[in-house]
Amino acid sequence: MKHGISIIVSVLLSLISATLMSQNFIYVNQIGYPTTATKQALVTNLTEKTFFVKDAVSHNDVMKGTVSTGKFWRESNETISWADFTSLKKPGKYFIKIGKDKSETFEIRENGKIYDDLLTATVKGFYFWRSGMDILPEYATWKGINYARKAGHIDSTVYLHASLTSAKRPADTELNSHGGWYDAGEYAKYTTNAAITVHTLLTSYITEHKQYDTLSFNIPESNNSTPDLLDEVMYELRWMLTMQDPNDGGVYNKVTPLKFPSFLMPADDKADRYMIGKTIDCAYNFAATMALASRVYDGNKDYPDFSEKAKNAALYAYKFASKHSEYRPFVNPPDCNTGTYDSESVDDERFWASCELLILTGDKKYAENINLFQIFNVPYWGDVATLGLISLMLNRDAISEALDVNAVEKRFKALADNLLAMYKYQTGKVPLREFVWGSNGQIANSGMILALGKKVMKADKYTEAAQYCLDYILGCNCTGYCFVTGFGSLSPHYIHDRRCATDGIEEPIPGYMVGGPNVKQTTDCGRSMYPTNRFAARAYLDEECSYSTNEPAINWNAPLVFLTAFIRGEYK
Ligand code: 9MR
Repeated sequence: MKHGISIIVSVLLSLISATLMSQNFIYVNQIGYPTTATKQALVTNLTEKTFFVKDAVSHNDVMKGTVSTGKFWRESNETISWADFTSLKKPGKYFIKIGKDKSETFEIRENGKIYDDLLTATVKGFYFWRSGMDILPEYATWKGINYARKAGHIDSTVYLHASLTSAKRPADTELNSHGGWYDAGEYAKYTTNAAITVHTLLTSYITEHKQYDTLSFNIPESNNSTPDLLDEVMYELRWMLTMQDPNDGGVYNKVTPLKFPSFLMPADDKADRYMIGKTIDCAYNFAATMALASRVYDGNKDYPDFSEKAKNAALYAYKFASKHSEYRPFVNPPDCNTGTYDSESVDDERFWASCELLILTGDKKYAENINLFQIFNVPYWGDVATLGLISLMLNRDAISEALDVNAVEKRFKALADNLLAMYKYQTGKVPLREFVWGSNGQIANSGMILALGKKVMKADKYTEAAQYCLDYILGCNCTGYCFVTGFGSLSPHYIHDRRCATDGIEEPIPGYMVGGPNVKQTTDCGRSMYPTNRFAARAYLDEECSYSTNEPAINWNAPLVFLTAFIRGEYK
């Protein structure tokens, strides 16, 4: 009998796989495309060459085309082709059909407004990340669902960890570290990750202020005269200031409990929290971000003292870091298991802080630590030099006496061109070297570099590749997921996020981009749970246990905000 069942099962399985084998998988940007944008669909397992774009309501054909010749992509273990329907410019709702197979429905809309909701939700995600305050219903309702919650982690009393004991601050010294955003799907606050996130958002403001100056994100500060994005970032900046030790200018790495909390709502997590770590990469990260913030909030009437305070804090932290020539990456004390953000080298942090302080103060001494003869990479928390390069690019006039502006431009162009070449010539088109932890964040950061290429060098050639980065995130990828909660027809539902898992609300908080495919770490749910744990581009799992692929984090949402605002602004 048992044998009979296994035969039936194996016949069924081969029928299913035969069906899958003859099925085209057609992946699109599930939100859609502005009328004049490049529009493409990713097709895997191609069996027929002709594609039709059909009106979603009438099912009439509106366009017929031929898909590109299939090429094998090692990263997904599939044969990949592209259906280009850029010439379709008529606003409407459509789907693509090849043989019997259909894509998800998508929209073509007149201009960048197609991404209005996405921009609002991705910025609003930061409000939902605020620690230490009630999240109020009047700001927390999205599409009829109310995500309000009680404050947790007030952090007006956190304890200095015993590993940091000094004469002026003995172990267990009580410190106030109120405010700031949670880092991710857990409730800790880390300086390193805060710094890159804030820098990305402020740079988005600088380059797209014409948009942000008139946008309201409905947050508690919406009625003041400061653009909402800057109000939201201020919630983090004020907390960051609490991370500096007033006795020496050094900056603590994190405020966390000793162990990651179990799945409970913020207000129910009562574990003691500690100030842990004080490494010089943090001091430089902090100095860089505070220096940029000092420029951005200079003259701001709602935060009149902030610019000066931020400048002094930046100078103090830089001085602290400069005094310590020997660098040792952060290591958790034995009694703690929370995140580390342990940067391998401090050269990139020093470079970044030096760029920002040169721009802020005009003091040429900072140029001594700015080596332009190095390779710049897509930024992430562990490699931040490019953040400095971006600021140099945006302030070429101000630095022209201290640095070789030509070299700055050359380095930036080399990076943007490299990403453009990856988009053009790699089978999978995605400008990414490796599907690492947070691959979606890396792709959004690549999109940010390409966007800056267009903005700063006025070169149109980068826009198409930046658009594809957004298309990828919104569904035009080999998993078929639109990776932002609440958007598209198939999006992450069971994200690794303590609030979403325990708030009793079916739908996750909207506007969160999850980390995405990551082939290296599959032990969180167990290897066998992953649909494929060998093929990087598909190594994604929409399950709560999958912190390595399905957790949102502030440093990934920030470049998505950047990219979305850029694309929205490109199509007037
Ligand atoms: O984004 C981080 C990734 O680059 C690291 O490989 C990973 C493991 O160290 O940690 C990621 O950051 C996590 C942090 O350590 C703790 N909060 C959640 C972050 C996102 O998963």
